[in-house]
Amino acid sequence: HDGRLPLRQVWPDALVERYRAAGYWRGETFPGFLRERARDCADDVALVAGESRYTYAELWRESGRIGAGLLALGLVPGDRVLVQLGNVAEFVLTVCGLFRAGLIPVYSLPAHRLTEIVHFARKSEASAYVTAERYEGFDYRTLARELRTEVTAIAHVVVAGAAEEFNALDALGGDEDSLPGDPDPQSVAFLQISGGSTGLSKLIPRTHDDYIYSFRASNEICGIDRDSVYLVALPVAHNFPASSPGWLGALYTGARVVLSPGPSTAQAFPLIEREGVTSVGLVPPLALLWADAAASTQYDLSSLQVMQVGGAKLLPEAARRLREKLDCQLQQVFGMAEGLVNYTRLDDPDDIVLETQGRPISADDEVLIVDDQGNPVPEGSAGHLLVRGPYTIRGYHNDDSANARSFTVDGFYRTGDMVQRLEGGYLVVQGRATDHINRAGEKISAEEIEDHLLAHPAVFDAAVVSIPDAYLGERSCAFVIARGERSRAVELKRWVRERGLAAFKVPDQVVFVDAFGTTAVGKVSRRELRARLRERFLDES
Ligand code: J2J
Repeated sequence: HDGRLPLRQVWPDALVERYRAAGYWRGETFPGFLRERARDCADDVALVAGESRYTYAELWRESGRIGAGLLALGLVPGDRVLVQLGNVAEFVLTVCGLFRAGLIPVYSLPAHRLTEIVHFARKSEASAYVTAERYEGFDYRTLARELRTEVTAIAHVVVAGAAEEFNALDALGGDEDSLPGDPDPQSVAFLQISGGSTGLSKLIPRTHDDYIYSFRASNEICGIDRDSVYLVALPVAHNFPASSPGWLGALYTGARVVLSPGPSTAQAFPLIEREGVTSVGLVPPLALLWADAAASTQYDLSSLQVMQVGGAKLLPEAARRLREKLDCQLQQVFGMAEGLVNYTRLDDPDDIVLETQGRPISADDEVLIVDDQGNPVPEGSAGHLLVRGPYTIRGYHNDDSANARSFTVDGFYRTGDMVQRLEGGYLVVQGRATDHINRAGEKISAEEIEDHLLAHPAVFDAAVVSIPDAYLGERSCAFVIARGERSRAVELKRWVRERGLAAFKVPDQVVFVDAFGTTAVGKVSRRELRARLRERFLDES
């Protein structure tokens, strides 16, 4: 298709009518609300990162400069721009600049390496790459050079910091009159990346209408208003800190966004005291660490009103521990970049907050819980979670085979999660039907890592499974059958890293086995094989 046409997600007309009539889709756009905030909240602080601080008026100006500068390079509205920046002001300025220029950000994480970046660039048909000189010790200009060699369609590279042969983000500039008018609210605003349960990550197209609805409604549920101070402690490009309600929800209401360079208490606690942070979203292992550290910290954390925990299952026992140690409210969040987000409500009774993962944002989130054959399970039983609604995608970007697998003919998204529904629509996550490892909130596809291991000459077969881990929740374990002489575990780990993958995807553990021990007659699915290996491992340890 022509890259210049606005990308769209297609909901059936009847649903479009319904979502509009219900007031979910209001025709708002990203540039539209940023302009309004620049007017109503001009001198309020919008963004804090390190020692830099931007008011709403400054955010508007800087994003306009960057947007116009990108168009001046030759980019055209509708073009995709791959963004790889950490928790720095430039991330927010750049993404807002792209919105204003009608360019489509494609998010990636600082942890991603060449293989992943090349995949995102190709899949999105990106024309440009915005990155940092370096972040956490890694030089992204090297990655940019390798990317340009592999994907020649990347016509422009923009670098925050010393740009060398590339364009410096600081030096971008152009005529603000070149910025286009506000986009169609039903067009795609950006591409988010999926957890990737089968193979490589898929790209998730989110529209202005649907995404703005999700964070506007989240603000309401999470108590975010103009006086709030929202701390981003997880990677800023993640969907959770972006939209539940996240930095975008905070900017939407004129609140203050504070970026922490990392999630450690040493990095975050001083910021909570200095900025008077009121809300933060964390994954379970971090929440537990924070609660322990809060007991003996010298920092004043009394401004904190809500700690949200999500991205992976918070066990009831851990939730109780948090509740005892924290002086603020606990909120469970069960969401996904594809759409559906569930929250426990701030006025829910204790047993709901401790034992469930909340209920959907919207009365129009249609949740189905079905058995393996696709038939609804009796109320209260566990089954596969399917969902359709005003902020859940109807298909991945440019991926027919994933779409055939992941969506029903009626447009329900198959989440891959197994849940139980309680009275009032509260969901309890029981596990999942797909083979990925949820490593402290980072999702890793077993299949993707197995493919890389199989490429090693000394590997005959490999199966990657999740193993319970006291700190991470889950860790990855690769069971490997050697071909000829066994290589060492460290060698296989290095192999995976050197294939150009994010460090979090390197197997935490490698176990050599002589056989996968399948005595059953007939063909055993990979999925069943992984399940058996996991059981065997747990029995033996
Ligand atoms: C169990 N599993 C959970 C939870 C996510 C808000 C919060 C999280 C995400 C996210 C997000 C879980 N208990 N509380 O996008 O807006 C697992 C499920 C789910 C998958 C989605 C948001 N919260 N999960 O984590 O796209 O398996 O989004 O399908 O990264 O994380 O992962 P992701």
